[in-house]
Amino acid sequence: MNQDELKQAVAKKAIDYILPKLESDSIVGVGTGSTANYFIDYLAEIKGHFDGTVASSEGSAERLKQHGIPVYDLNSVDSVVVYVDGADETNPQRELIKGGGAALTREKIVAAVADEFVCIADGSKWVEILGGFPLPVEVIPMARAHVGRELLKLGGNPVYRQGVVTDNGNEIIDVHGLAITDAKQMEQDINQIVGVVTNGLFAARPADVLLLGKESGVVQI
Ligand code: ABF
Repeated sequence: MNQDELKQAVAKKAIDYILPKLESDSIVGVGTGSTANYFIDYLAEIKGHFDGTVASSEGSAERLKQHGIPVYDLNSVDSVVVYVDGADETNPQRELIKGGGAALTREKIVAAVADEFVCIADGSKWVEILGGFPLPVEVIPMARAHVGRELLKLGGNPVYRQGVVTDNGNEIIDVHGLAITDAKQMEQDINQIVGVVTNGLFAARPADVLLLGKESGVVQI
């Protein structure tokens, strides 16, 4: 199987995983990216089994609506039964780096609200130590240079992601060269920098379940 087929396999497996948990009034949290897009397409096939969704990006909201799946404002729902999203890296503790698609802040918000966070990833995302994938940090535009200097002090090499504006009107700095051995601490340290909206480490709230696509099949971790 190629990487795309592995993404499809984990997206399909996520449907099997969530289906027994859904009730007619359930709200499903939906992530962003190519793996999440496959999930959205499969979700359309079971759209009679839940009420609607909240989306972690404008792009995903648009795709959901094209399938005729209701998309709610997060402020108008009481709970989110499950959030399904991809990742850029995952370690064995299900701590993640996310944000390659620049949707990290909304992703972190939906993950925080959800009763359960299911991460779907092809095997290429599996690492022992996070940081090979540059860590995305969403920043308030006027603080970009300040945040960059502070990230240097933490041992990273910050690179401004040119031409990208997030759904929240902010900018992204990608931090290269970090070997993240204590993801919870690093997540906290970066979020303390004034001007940071959030960073792409999901360690304080890791995934509860990881569906990892391997050649031998989808493994649940
Ligand atoms: C989102 O999609 C992001 O947090 C992550 O950056 C990306 C993963 O991309 P893909 O599914 O396209 O590999 O979940």
